[in-house]
Amino acid sequence: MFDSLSERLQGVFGELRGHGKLSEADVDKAMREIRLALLEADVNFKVVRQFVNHVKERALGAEVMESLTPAQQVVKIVNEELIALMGSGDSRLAFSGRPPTVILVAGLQGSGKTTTCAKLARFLQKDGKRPVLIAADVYRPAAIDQLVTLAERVGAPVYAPGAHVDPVDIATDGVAFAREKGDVAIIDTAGRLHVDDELMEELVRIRKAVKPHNILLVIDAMTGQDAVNAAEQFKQRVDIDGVVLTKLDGDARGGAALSVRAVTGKPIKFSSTGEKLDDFDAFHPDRMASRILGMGDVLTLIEKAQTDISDKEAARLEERLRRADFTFEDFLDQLKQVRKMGSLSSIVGLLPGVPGMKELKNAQIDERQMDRIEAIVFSMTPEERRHPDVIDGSRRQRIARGSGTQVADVNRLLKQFREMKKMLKQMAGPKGGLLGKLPGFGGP
Ligand SMILES: Nc1nc2c(ncn2[C@@H]2O[C@H](COP(=O)(O)OP(=O)(O)OP(=O)(O)O)[C@@H](O)[C@H]2O)c(=O)[nH]1
Ligand SMILES: [Mg+2]
Repeated sequence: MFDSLSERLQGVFGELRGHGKLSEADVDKAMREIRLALLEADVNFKVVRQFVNHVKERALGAEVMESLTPAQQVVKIVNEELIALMGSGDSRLAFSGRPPTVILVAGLQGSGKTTTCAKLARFLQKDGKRPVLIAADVYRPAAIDQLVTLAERVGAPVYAPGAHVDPVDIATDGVAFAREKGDVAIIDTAGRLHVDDELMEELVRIRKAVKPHNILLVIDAMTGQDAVNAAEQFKQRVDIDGVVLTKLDGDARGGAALSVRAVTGKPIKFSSTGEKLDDFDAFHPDRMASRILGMGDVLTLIEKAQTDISDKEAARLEERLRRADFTFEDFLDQLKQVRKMGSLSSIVGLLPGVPGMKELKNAQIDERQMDRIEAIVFSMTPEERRHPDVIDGSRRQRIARGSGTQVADVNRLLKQFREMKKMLKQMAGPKGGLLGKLPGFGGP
């Protein structure tokens, strides 16, 4: 995601790092490079101009913090301006006091509307909501089936009377259906290749009929400025409350993500990073900024893990940490949690420093390493798992034999375990505890 932009920006910062104090010429040169990097990333040229001006003004201004080097100042400023660009402000959905909350999902053909409806349903389910899906795209023959199948997968009720019914009636009756079956109505609509009158009129008719609390526009990040232009037109003709950015996983440039908020004034509310139903999350400008800058995205990682770990488990763990008797049994539990969260390599990609570290990413963190660790722990007796301190030399040999590993592997794990325990104790809490769960990858 945004690899080329990240690389270029890191290059700019790398050059600045060599300088003790920044002259105006240094700043000018850096700004020229940032400007080029953003233009190459397909960011709207007006947005680029404004962005660079802001950064430059601040970089040359009185704003100097003693504790930072000049290069770090620039990174800080760029980070803050990126966050502002992608939009501070509220990106949450509006929920109605009188359910169902109605969400109308619109967008061009193939932008990802239908999959977004299903992903959003799952997202809301995790939040304790009961979403209902409504199939109001009656133009593309397979569209209804697609939504029905996805609804089954997420386990959400679906209202799909068929292709012969007027979309406005489907939406209206669907909202009534949602009142019975749940508390959020998500309406999937038809797409068109281009913004055209028919599409816009239909959306306006649906809007008038069901008065949605949220109109979400789905745009395909890979289409860059075309997506931004479409968003501007949707905003003018249908009015939208926010944007869902899809296919960020395939977007090497970042132009849509960095321009759409500034051009339309509408926040990005959600982003989608893959075809799987869980590749979807609330959009956080701050995390996206730090990711673009190559600072990793620890917060997303933590949040991702948190929804996957039951509160009870987290509370139990926290309690154990407080008593400082974290054992290898807890460690095994945590390994399981890490696996539940998805492949280790995808998680490692979120850690600070890692996005910039090509070699590490390419080396693909070895999932077999986790098997090995598990085998070692399995070869310990219950006593050893609870009190690792008793594991002396001969026990290490036995464990290594039992798990088909080397004594050195066992030693390494014991050492990592000790370090992890120390770190977990410092963080003490389900939130901070997460990073420590990644054996050996607890930091950059
Ligand atoms: N890689 C990737 N693919 C995505 C993402 N979101 C959607 N897709 C894929 O994009 C294609 C189109 O998605 P749909 O949800 O059918 O798009 P749509 O806007 O409903 O399309 P129409 O109903 O034909 O207008 C599907 O193959 C999806 O799996 C994403 O974030 N990443
Ligand atoms: Mg669709």
